[in-house]
Amino acid sequence: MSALPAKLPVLFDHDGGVDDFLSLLLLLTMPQVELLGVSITPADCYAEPALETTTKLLHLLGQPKVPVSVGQYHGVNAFPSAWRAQPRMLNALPHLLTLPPEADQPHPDPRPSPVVLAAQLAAATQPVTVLLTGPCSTLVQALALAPELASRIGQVVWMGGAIDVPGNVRTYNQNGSAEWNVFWDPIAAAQLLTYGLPLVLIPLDVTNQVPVNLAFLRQLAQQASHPLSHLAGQFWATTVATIPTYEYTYFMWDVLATTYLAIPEAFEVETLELAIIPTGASAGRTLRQPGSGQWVRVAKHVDTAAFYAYLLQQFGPVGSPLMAV
Ligand code: AGV
Ligand code: CA
Repeated sequence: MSALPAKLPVLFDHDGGVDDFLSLLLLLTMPQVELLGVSITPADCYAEPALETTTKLLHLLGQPKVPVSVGQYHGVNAFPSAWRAQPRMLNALPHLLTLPPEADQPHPDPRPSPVVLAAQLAAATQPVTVLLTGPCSTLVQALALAPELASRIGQVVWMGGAIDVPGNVRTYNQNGSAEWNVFWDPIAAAQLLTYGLPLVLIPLDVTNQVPVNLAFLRQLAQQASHPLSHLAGQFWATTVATIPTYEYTYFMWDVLATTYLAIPEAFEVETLELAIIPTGASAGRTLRQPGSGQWVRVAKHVDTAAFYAYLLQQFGPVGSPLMAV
């Protein structure tokens, strides 16, 4: 008698952007994933509406019992308020307004998210995958509480950084070399590398390959009889007129990082020695630094056809039956 293959235990820390929520939806469609917990970093979002959306999506996809926690730490370099406010509109979409009343009652763990994350790692019986689609502060703070918990982590997959391409921060105190998730808390990011964790970065180098494009949205729309495709299409539609501050194009940043959990073979990954600049005009810059001893696996290329096909399948026939319409 052969045992069923064990599920991949995942802890997901996101920061409430539209693509963070698309990532949550995608994760909830993955049959091989067991979602142990979700934490919200109040970075590219305001915590309250992000908690509301998170709770609603967990209900909508039939996993209302997944524990949710919220971070109380606010990073060194705040995101533009226009970006933080934008995802609030998701809570006004028809699918998120017609859920049963209990889906409107978030019950977050009252403890700060690093405490919850540390407890979840301590309770884990197999190596855990930690997926980060916002800044890495929650994980770094959890490991500061209990450094020995690093051994419970099977891999960290982090959407962050810009290695051989320009960053996406355009503001007064940064020279354009940093990616936002790193820049929000560059000190935590520099700290993360010192832990020697099995870290896979999904930086702008690879996410630049996947802007939100109408050809893909058209394909998704053609299968809108699958309710999850309809919903995901509405989420993405809110991003095409990205509020014109600093950056005009919305990419599938976090969705790409999430996809790495399911189809890593679609990615070309290089193992590099990196450093992260913690302060100054280059704060948040991720750069190659031979001799740093901080080895990180960095995705440099993705098979975009495989990526789009995976999304169409998960938001179509695979995920849609899970959805409480
Ligand atoms: O730098 C990419 C990260 C991703 O985690 N975020 C958005 C994604 O969730 C910050 C960001 C960069 N440009 C943005 C961002 C934009 N134009 N709007 C909102 N957030
Ligand atoms: Ca994000």
